[in-house]
Amino acid sequence: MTKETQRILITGAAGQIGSELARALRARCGGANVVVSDIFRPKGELAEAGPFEILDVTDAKALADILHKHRIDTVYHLAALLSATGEKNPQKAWHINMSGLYNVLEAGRTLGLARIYSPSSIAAFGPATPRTGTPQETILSPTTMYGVTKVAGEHLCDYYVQKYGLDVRGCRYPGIISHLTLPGGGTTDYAVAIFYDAVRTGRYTCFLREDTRLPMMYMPDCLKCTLDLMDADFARLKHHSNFNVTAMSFTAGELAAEIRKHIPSFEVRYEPDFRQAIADSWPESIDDSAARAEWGWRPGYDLAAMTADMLTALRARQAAGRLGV
Ligand code: VAH
Repeated sequence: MTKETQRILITGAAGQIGSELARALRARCGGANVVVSDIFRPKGELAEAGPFEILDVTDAKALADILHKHRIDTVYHLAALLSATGEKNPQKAWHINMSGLYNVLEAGRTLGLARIYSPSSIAAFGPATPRTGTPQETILSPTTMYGVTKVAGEHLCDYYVQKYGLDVRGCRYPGIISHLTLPGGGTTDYAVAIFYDAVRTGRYTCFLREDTRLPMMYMPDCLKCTLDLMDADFARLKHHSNFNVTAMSFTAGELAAEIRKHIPSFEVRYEPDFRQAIADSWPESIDDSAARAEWGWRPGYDLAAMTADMLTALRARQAAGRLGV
C-alpha cells in the first residue's frame, strides 16, 4: 500500500486537527482517496474537495457501511469530546470517546484495516505524574473523563496490537495551536483564542492563570508528527498508540509577551475558571525522546516562529474581512 493507493477515512474531520489533516492527506494521496466524516456537514472546502460522509462513530453499522462503500484501508480516528466539554458531560464523553474507538478497532479486526491512527493526549497524565520532563513510561492517573478515556484508549489500542496484530499508532498530543479551524472544548484553547482577540481588539481575558505552563505544538508540527509516525516502519516501533510528543512549553504570560513583540499595546487579564484545575493536573513539559529515537520525531516551530506565523495569517484574514469565519 503506497501513499498514492491508500484509501483513507478521517473521523471528526471538521475539528481543529481533522480539518487540516484532511487538507494534508488530500494533497498527499489525492482528494478522491480521502473520505472526511463528521456528525455534521461543515461549510467550505472540507466537504467539497473530496468525498464527505455524515458519521456518528458510536454507530458501528454506519461506520462499517462507509468503510465498505469507500473501500477504506486506513482510518485516522479523531472524533472525540475534549477535556473541558467532557467535564460538562462525562457520561457522553465516555460514550463517544470509548464506543467510537472500540467501533474503529473492531472494524479494523473484522474488516482487516491496514492501519489506524488514534491520538492520545497529555490529558492521560494526572497530578501524580512528574510534571517536568514527563517521561514516556510514567504514572497515568488523570482527573478528567477525557483523560480517563485517553488512558483506556491507549490500553485498548495496544491490546488490539498485541492480541490481533492490528497496526494502530498514536501520539499523546500537547495543546495544538492553529489558525484554520477553531478548536472546540479544550483547556488549551486559550492559546488559540488569544491570537484572535489580539488581532481583533488588542485585549484578551484568559481563563487560565498567567503562570500556567503547558506543553504546546503548532499545527504544522502536529501534522508532521502524525504523518511521520504513520509512515514509520511498524516493526521498529516499541510503543504504538501513546508516543509523547511536544514542540515547546510556555506560560500564558510568556505567550502574551511574545504577542506583545508584534502588538506592543496588547493587554491580557487573567480570570481562571474551571479549566484551571484541569490545566494544573497536566504536565508542564514533556520528554519525547522515545518518539525521537523510534521514528525520528523533530519539531520545527518554537514560540517565536509560531507567534509570527499565526499573527501573519490572522492579520491577512482580517484584511480580507474573513477573521470572523
Ligand atoms: C484539550 N486540546 O485541551 C485538548 C488537548 C492537551 C489537551 O487534548 O482538551
